[in-house]
Amino acid sequence: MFNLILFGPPGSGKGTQSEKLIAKYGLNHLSTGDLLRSEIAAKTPLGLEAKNIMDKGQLVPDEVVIGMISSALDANPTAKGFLFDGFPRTGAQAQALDNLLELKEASINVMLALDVSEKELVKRLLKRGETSGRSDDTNEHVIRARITEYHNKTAIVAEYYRQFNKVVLIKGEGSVDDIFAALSKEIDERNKE
Ligand code: B4P
Repeated sequence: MFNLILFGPPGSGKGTQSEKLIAKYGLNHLSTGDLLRSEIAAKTPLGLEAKNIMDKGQLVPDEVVIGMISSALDANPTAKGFLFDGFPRTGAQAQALDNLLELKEASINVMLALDVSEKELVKRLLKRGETSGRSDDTNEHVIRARITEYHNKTAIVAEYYRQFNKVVLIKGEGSVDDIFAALSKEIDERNKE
């Protein structure tokens, strides 16, 4: 099993690059943002609770996202690997993910961390907000709150994996294809069967 975390602040290109990476490597895409938006669209109780939190730019409680990931892992027992996009976002989520993978005698192979300036992040998310219909992308105040949550709660997740020498920093500015090539190179070096 090859398991990859695509990491970075909101708007760093995780969703964009994930689409291309799963097509190339046949990994199972697990995006907690997408899973939460599906719950919102289906108007489930979980979705209604999550929408309130996401619209403020805050993180959804750990137990909610860990439960979603646990179910998704169990639902895909024959996967050749997973691409985790937007998860883990806290130390508790990282620890829970390691425990869940250990039960499957697997682990995280690498964390690829996209590095993008705050100015560029805000610009990209406001632009996406013009067309995406995502309420958390239309308001600059909410976008900045998401970036603050990232610095306060999520950036430390990279420290967690750094102690196991699993983090590679990738320049996340430039063309989508160039960034994709840089990510692919790192995966190819580690995914030799
Ligand atoms: P997510 O859905 O994970 O979304 P995101 O961090 O805002 O970034 P995304 O990955 O979608 O955007 P991308 O960088 O691809 O999270 C949304 C919310 O859900 C969170 O705020 C939180 O409330 C909640 N949540 C999700 N996971 C959670 C968890 N684990 N724990 C708790 N809460 C959780 O792209 C952004 C834009 O940039 C796009 O428009 C794209 O076209 C553009 N772009 C990409 N690459 C570019 C490039 N190279 N050049 C120019 N533009 C580019």
